[in-house]
Amino acid sequence: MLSVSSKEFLKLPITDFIISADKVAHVQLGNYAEHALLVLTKTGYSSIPVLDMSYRMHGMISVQQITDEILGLDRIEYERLAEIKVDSIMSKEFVKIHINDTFQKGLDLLINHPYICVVDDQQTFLGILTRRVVMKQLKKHLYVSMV
Ligand code: 2BA
Repeated sequence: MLSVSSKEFLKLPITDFIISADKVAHVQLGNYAEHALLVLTKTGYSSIPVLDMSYRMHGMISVQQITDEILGLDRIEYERLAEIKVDSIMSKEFVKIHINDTFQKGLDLLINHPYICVVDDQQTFLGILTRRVVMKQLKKHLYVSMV
């Protein structure tokens, strides 16, 4: 059972738990798949946000979407990486959360998504809320409520 203090904790805004935009690996609208694959491979993340020059969120791009796109009948067509823009293969439907939303809302969304993009009233990208950060916070509060 969660203690009362933990219930209060669930009502806290996510503000203190996000990874800020400047630390989030991302690509820009108009970038080629080759660049996106480079960023994804170098950082080790399986999916990253696609932003525009004003830091507005437009989608998410994953290694799988890129490899699916260049999969030919009997070989991987690497040469196409320099022709395909991320805009045409990224997922345009994604879940986002407002910076003032609660930890509880983040927790609910993270059941089905490894990370959630955080936006403000102007829909500007502020960072991400990840499963790892949320799990770490939950673990802390569970242990506190057990003693
Ligand atoms: P994935 O890339 O599928 O990573 C799944 C989990 O594997 C991560 O969970 C983390 O625990 C670990 N991991 C993967 N690559 C890592 C790395 N380079 N350094 C440290 N740990 C790594 P979470 O940390 O909860 O992240 C969930 C998802 O959020 C990641 O899924 C990735 O898509 C995204 N993500 C996390 N941090 C990011 C960042 N700084 N920039 C861009 N995307 C990020």
